Amino acid sequence: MKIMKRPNILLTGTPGVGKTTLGKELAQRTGLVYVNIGDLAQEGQLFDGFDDDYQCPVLDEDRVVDELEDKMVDGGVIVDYHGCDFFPERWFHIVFVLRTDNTNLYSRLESRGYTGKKLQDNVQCEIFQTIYEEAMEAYKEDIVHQLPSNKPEDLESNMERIIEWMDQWIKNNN
Ligand code: DAT
Repeated sequence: MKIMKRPNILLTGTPGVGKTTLGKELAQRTGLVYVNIGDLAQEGQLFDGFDDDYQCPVLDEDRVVDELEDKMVDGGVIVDYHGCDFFPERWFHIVFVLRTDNTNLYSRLESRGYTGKKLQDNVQCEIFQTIYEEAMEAYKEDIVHQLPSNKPEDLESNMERIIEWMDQWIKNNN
């Protein structure tokens, strides 16, 4: 029996926009595998150096890519990360950039314990739509979509939209 092909989905955007919330829920609803790049790096200690400005370890992007390659070739993976330009372009069938209004994001990051420069830089990252532009550079523009992520109803409608897209993709590719 041939195994059904399933798409790989990238969820990206500024920290705090709701990637993890959406990704985990989506995995539960679809049976796709959820991979949080931060957690993966932590577990495998896939780091290369330390960032003194942000007081955090620096991701070893090459080792992250090597670690995930086999899984991505199989398909059916949801990847969650606040960056997107170091993954192989061929990995993803669709890219969603989650977007949150500034004031909303500010309070989410503040309650996560972010302060000072780290808080300001992340809110600025969202204001300047840095990740959206990064995604538009790294992938074909027609597979990059923005999703509003401000309120619980957004979570629900984003989920429905992605599931609808996925069902169609599976029909077209099997
Ligand atoms: P990320 O993984 O992008 O860093 P998260 O999933 O941890 O973000 O969410 C950050 C916070 O925002 C968390 O407290 C849950 C909340 N949140 C996520 N999606 C939301 C939505 N659609 N409406 C309201 N709050 C949301």
